[in-house]
Amino acid sequence: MHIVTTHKNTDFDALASTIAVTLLCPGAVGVIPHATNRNVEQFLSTHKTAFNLIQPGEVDFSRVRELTVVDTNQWSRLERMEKLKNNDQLKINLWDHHISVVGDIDATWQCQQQIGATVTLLLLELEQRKMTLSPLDSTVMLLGLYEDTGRLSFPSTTADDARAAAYLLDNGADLHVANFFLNPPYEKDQQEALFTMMQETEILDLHGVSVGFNQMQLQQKIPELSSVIQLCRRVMGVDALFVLLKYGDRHTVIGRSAVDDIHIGNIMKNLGGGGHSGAGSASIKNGEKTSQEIRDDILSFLKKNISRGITIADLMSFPVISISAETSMHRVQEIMEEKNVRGLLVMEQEKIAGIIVLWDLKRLKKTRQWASPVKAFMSRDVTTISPEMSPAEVTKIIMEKEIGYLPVVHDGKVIGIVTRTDLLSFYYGLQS
Ligand SMILES: [Mn+2]
Repeated sequence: MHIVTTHKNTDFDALASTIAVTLLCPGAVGVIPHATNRNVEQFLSTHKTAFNLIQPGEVDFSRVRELTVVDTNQWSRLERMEKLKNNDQLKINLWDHHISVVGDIDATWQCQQQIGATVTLLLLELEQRKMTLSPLDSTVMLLGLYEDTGRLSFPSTTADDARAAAYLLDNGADLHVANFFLNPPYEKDQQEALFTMMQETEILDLHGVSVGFNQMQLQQKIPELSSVIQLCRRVMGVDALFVLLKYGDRHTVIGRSAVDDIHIGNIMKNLGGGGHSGAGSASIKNGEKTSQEIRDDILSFLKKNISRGITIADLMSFPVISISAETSMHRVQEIMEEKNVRGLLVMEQEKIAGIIVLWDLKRLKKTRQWASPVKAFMSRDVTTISPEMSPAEVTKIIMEKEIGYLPVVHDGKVIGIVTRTDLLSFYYGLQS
């Protein structure tokens, strides 16, 4: 007997990958853990009979000769598979995209790759074998692919994931069904958890990265709490959010991050858990640490690991071209053309008096205005930035104030200038 199984708290990628293996290997039986995510549970309650799936309690382990594990590489994440762990005769296959997690499943054969979803690896194989999928199979696989890649938008998404989505849509994947299960409405207890979370979150600024901490005491389990945490992070506008929960004799820490500076998986690994860059969790025995100690551990890890990285000093331009307040507008235009710049700093006695940008020249309607001094047209309210700011902080200023020309000031002196172009070339040139 060949069984296919996956991790507890089964998500759609795990379910879809299990089903995909049953299609690739006729006769293989999918074994889905009892503990599945809420939306997977809802999907299975209406679709279960359409697939060849059983539960761990129904497996006759004495007959199992082959085991395929999908979407995890750890025995501890499987449900009731201990009996197979020390079976030397067992052939084990592994399909997984969790490359950063060091697993303990010693596979006979494996396909492991850094990719948006595990199901993509299987879809590449199904497509290569020119297999036609039913609309139902295509839909469940699209659910897995979209959930793990944030509908192809997470940075972990690859071109293969997008090609796999095209293959599924070609085979009749139903987007109405997919949207229904990917956007379940928030239930009352989830809404209440969100409100409590928002009121009690402590927000810290670590070198320009905002981090929220929340210590929650929950009376009962909240379904899909991780998606409530994700929503809370977005509503509160923090770059990362950590929620510490106390259930019985254990603490559970759930983290979500939207920035590269904070790798949740690494932090959780430090606490004995796991995850990937954007999401992860850990579970800690009550006696081992208090929730305050866990918070302090995360904080000191963050302080050590969030480095300033690139600062404004690295991308500003200098020397800064400046003019006096008496310069004529005609001359301003000439200098902009000669120097190929879109803005000029107006200085008086080594102090910033104003700024004039190309856009301001469009306000000149009459010919005689070109003879007037720049002080009549410049903006006097000049926003300056400091050299140790991060590109993200400056991007925020540009978006909020709608300005594209920022003098960099250090010790009261102008030492450089940052424009939208500088930031764009930083994001698209250096960061890729
Ligand atoms: Mn996955």
